[in-house]
Amino acid sequence: MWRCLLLTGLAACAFEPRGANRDGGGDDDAVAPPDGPPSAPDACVSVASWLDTCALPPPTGLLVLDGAGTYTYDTVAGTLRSPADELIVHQSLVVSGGEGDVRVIVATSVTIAAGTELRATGALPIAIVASAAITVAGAIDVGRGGAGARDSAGCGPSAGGRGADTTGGAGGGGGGGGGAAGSTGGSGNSDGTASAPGGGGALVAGPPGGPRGGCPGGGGGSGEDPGGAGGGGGGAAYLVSSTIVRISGAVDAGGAGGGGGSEDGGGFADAGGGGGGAGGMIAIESPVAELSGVLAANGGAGGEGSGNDAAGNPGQAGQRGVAGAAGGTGGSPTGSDGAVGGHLATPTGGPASTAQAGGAGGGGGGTGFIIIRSPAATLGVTISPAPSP
Ligand SMILES: [Ca+2]
Ligand SMILES: [Ca+2]
Repeated sequence: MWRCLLLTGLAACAFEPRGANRDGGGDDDAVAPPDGPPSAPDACVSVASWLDTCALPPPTGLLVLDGAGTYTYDTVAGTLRSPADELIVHQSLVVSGGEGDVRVIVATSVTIAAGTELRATGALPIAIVASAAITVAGAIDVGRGGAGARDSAGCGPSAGGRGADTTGGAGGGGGGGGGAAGSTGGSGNSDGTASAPGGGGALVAGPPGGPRGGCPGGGGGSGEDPGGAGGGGGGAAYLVSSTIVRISGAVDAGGAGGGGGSEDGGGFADAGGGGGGAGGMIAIESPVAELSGVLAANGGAGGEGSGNDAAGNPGQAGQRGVAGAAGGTGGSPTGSDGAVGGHLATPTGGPASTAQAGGAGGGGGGTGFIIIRSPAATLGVTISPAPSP
């Protein structure tokens, strides 16, 4: 278990919940307070619901990321690199997190300064566990296929479906589903006969029981050229502190936008746009949480279909705000526009537009999950979707 740390003369026991009896320093020869109930020596209660903080190694120091630019983290390799690509020594390990393995960074406190981003990728979700404050004035980014985003095989029915192939105007891919279902892709015109769209990914009923990323959108159907790729889902970030989590910057777990239907330079193309990826997950657990910044797990938008010798444009990624990602538009005179990505006001994403003569637009990805477990949380207005109860 984590032992107590001496901080400016105060005995601060790592990961003891507030109000727990402290043994005056955690040494084996310490005595219980005379007015407290007898307690087992070294009794430890995990301060995280989804992983056992008592089983984590002692924190070995502060982690301060304050260089301008983007630090990168690979959750499989456990490597942290500076904006100048230098390896940064830190402490991390892989533990079970309720829905599978999670990469956990362990430190006394973690600071991400304004002007600094931490971009995490890799198959495992990322968790940051600190015995003191976690402060994010810059940004943590697990969006667009970031850390813990799942593939279509792992998502099953929550992955968006692929649009039908037809050279007269292929169907758009469906958006990925998360906390909300993704929207269905559009139907291609197929020169007078509607083609089948990809279905939207299914809703995940209730929040998962651990950090888990979002699901991808489906690909657009192929016309005379290939359809656009589905957007990747958002990843998962889990922030746990024994004291306080402060976010004045941003945490982004948005889905990627679907690709536009392609065009190879000759013929009509008529390919469908890809569906947007679903938002992933942001989870925060701390006695105090000051969340004045942006928490966003929005869906990506659908891509535009191609047609009339022009490629469709991709949809936007899930936005760092409450607005919906805009569907791909303006690239092809006959390709249909992609659907808006899921966001606070419309968690499922909007409908793909009415079919024109070319390829159809992709559906929007659904929103993911925002989970805040704190008895003293102050929330800002830029949180999308609404936190799960
Ligand atoms: Ca056509
Ligand atoms: Ca072509």
